[in-house]
Amino acid sequence: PEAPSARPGPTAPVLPPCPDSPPGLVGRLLIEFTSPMPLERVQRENPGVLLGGRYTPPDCTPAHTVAVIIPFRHREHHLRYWLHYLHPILRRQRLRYGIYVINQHGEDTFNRAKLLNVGFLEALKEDATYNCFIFSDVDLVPMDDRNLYRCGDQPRHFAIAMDKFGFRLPYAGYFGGVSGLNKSQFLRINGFPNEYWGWGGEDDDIFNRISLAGMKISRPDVRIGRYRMIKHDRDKHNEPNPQRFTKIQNTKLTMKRDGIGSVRYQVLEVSRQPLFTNITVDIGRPP
Ligand code: UD2
Ligand code: MN
Repeated sequence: PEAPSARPGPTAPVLPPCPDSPPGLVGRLLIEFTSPMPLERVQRENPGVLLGGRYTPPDCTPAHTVAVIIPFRHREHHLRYWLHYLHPILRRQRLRYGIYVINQHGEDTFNRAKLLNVGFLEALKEDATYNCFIFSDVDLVPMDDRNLYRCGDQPRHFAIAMDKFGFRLPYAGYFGGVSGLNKSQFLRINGFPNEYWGWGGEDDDIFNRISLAGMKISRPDVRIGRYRMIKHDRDKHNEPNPQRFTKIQNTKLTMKRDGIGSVRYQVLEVSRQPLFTNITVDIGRPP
């Protein structure tokens, strides 16, 4: 007898669209970072996640295809907590998604926003159907799964109430931590700046770009947009950037020439791990 064909034919069942409000959410979550989190355990907990940290709901056709982009260097212990908490949340949110860890090669000054630009381009090379890009610090875990990791008609700021800021927005124009833009929103602002080396300012520059492009930030309810940040000291080679105060005054002039259209880098390795795709990249060093 002939083996049943796995190819989708006219008789293959078409899955119904995933509901706009995912039914399996649990709401407020208990998040803690005390007990160690072995990667083997996180892998065991997430058997449905495919190589490279890809996931597609088995029971419905998702409305959102999301690339989660994480700027990274030397934070393996944070990444294990992040994967442990986020995979189940994203699964419950019924997204099609992939996790991309953009690992800065070498020990030169860190550049978060440039890594995020790399993540946008490299995720699209992996899968041209990504239409939503969520940029997340490796040390930020949402405390409520109703904070939906998806894009909308305006750029989205997710991490609005962090424990380290007393669960409040630190200032009205704050756009740090976790944010999301769809492809056309991202391209409309020429992506993110490549010229912020070291800590600080790049998130304010992104906020400026969004405002200058005539868009408005969308945010969840303050009771839902709560986050825990894993406590940490300032990393080596990510000292506060002394140029940040003057640079954020000049976004209007710099955003046209500095952004996704001008980013230069070299991918050194793409490695598909069970729970994420690691992309190690040489992004150069400050001039
Ligand atoms: C704040 C913002 C962050 C960014 C930063 C200024 C919050 C919660 N986050 O983070 O979005 O605007 O200020 O640049 O307010 N990283 C590494 N290795 C390093 C250095 C940084 O992986 O050596 C990554 C990692 O994903 C980290 C992120 O960059 O979470 C931001 O760096 P941070 O956590 O040291 O800075 P923080 O907490 O002040
Ligand atoms: Mn942090």
